[in-house]
Amino acid sequence: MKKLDLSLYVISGQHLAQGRELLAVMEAALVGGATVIQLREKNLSGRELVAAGLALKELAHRYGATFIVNDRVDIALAVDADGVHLGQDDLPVTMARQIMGPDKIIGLSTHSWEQALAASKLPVDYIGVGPVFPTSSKPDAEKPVGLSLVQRVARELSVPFVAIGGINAGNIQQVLAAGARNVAVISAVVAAPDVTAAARELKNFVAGGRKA
Ligand code: TZP
Ligand code: MG
Repeated sequence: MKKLDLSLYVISGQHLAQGRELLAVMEAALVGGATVIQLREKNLSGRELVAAGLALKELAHRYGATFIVNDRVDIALAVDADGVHLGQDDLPVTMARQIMGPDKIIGLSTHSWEQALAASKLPVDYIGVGPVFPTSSKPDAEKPVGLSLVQRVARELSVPFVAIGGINAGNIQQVLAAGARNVAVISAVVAAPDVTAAARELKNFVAGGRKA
């Protein structure tokens, strides 16, 4: 059985890490309670992604967390990651599932109700819903979907989902109140002066939201 705790999903972003080393930042996030870490580095070569992926997988597993590779099924398989996260323009999910087999995790980004509904019928393990709020971490981000889409997905779909985009300690409670049980962040953790403390704060909100 696939073990998947999506509650605090931290995505890498070397360019936001204030000059700190990627591995050190992601380890600090794991110490703070990240349950999933994702390798998402648009400027690395295939070789560099393999090197970073092997190191991050080892790190994630040491903390009992899940390791996901963004965009690239080939890199995910090469480093034996736990799974891959695909966008709407990446390899279609059904093909990725064929290539990766039943045991790997596949996530898919969605940016509208129609996309979320369609994704819920595909062989995915979870979907991303967002950007909930404006974000500067993704230059080509779609326009914010707002809390209303989070609410609708939470109410009407049973597929696990992570809310993403512009989420931070100041607005996470609204996201949880809208029905999200999991959040994905880049800057709120990766760019924080104290990465561990930032992750821990978000994790505590998510844990509290789940009890409520
Ligand atoms: N997909 C939708 S928004 C986003 C991605 C990868 C960026 C999220 O970054 P941040 O810093 O948490 O807004
Ligand atoms: Mg992508």
